[in-house]
Amino acid sequence: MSEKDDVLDVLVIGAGFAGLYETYRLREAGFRFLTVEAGDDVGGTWYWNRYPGARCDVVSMEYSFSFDEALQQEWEWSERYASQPEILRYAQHVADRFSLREHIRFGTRIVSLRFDDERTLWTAVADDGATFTSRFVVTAVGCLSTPKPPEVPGIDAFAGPVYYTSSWPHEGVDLTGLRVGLIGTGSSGIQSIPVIAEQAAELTVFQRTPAYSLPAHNAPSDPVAVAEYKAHYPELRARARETRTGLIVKRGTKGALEATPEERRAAFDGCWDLGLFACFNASFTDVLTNEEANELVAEYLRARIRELVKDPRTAEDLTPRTYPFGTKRVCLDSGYYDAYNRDNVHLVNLRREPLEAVTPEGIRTRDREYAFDVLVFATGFDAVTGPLLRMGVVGADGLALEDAWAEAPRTYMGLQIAGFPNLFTITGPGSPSILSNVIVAIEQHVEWITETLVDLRARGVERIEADEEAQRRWFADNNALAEGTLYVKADSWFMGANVPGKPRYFLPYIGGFQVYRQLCEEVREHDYRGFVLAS
Ligand code: NA7
Repeated sequence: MSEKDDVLDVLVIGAGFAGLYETYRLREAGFRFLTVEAGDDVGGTWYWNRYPGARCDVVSMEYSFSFDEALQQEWEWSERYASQPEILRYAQHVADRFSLREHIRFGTRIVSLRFDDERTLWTAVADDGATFTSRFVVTAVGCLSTPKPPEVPGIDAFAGPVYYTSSWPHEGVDLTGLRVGLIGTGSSGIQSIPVIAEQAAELTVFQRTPAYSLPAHNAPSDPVAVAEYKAHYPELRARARETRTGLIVKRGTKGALEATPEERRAAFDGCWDLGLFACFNASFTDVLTNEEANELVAEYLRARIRELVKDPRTAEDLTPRTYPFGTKRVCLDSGYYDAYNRDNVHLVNLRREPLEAVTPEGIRTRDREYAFDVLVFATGFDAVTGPLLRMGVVGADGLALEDAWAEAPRTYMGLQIAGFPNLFTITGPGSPSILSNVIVAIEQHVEWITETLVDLRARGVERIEADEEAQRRWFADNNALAEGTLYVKADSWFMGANVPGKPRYFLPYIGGFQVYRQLCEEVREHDYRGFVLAS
């Protein structure tokens, strides 16, 4: 076999939603390609995050693929917000329905990815030593797939089991009758707390920063609403692609400060009753740009917490006051605040009594020792850049990705990184990704990247690389837009601020999904403006 026979056209890394769809599109386009996946099955985020209560917080009729009409007509979601097992079954169904598994090598984590300038080829090495050589690489590694180290001293000293929501044991964990200590109150903590509370003898939650959480009003799927969706699916999907967030949500047309108190109350009550995480953000035009307007939403939600949580001190501890509403990812819950009304659930405010260490028996704060049988960490992710950085990526001229991004995670349109030719990054930093309905963002990226590969193949172009200056402008423009919002005021994972030492920049594209999609079309119409092509 000659070297040429061994060389792939495209290597896809990851078989979550992005990798599955990319696999489908490359097969349809007739490329010689392979998809590799670290897990033993498809599903990505929904393969790993199996903690109790894990579920989607975008309605499932919208958090699903739109690329195949028969698929979207035949699949039945059992609930408004599907649970993790059901979403995983959906990913498995997509893999089987389109015969995608035969193109995927499972149990294959890429640990080195190097570009050979002379041959214009990437070589990927997996943790089992397998090597793959490819002209192009498309990363489909997800945005919230690299757990952040919990940064709590002494975890190894704990005598009992330690679980991470981000890699929950596949066989499940029986917490019945146990004393559980849980650290972290982002989405993962907030979803798991009410479920764990029902099993555990005692659940003690260690909270550093309270989240803004809204009731999901999850329920079994409403057959009338589903029939309505399915009757109009193509139009509704097209409508979602014309929005800022890829989500169908009613947008207010005036500022909260221009509205009367009655109008505000009606809008906020409507959002509370609706259970859509993006509703409050969209209720008035100035919620994410004007501190005074934002404070109106925040005060409304603080009052709701006081209504829901019986003990006033616990209610106050659960009340966010240190960052604007919506600037950390808003959570959707099912019985979160009510869980604190149970006698077996306790809240420790780490701002008042800082966590000092994990001990063999449990957790020591500045004020006291807590004894546990089990610890659960729901401490989040090295978002967006983490999954790319951990692959040991080295581009042209020996440039390591960690050096290229040492100062800032610059990309061109979140699609490519200057100095890393022929490497495409689905939902990469600088693209709408997790600021939008991520499946909508994934579909748009996969389609743009695959169509680009088809076009380059037809033209005999073997190399495409982001132009340094175009990248510099893209990054600067996005950050200037972010500076005009309240997002920059929070120590969020959107800002890279949850990981010590990570450069503090707004990670997703903030100009709106519909604007971004249009820009991608224009780039292609202008012969890949901002990219450098070579044969
Ligand atoms: P998040 O949203 O990043 O939440 C992590 C939580 O863990 C958050 O409350 C953190 O507090 C807390 N945390 C992290 N490190 C520590 C330490 N060392 N001590 C105490 N508390 C800590 O991650 P999730 O997994 O919940 O959700 C991720 C996304 O998945 C979510 O936004 C949805 O899009 C789906 P902090 O706020 O940093 O003070």
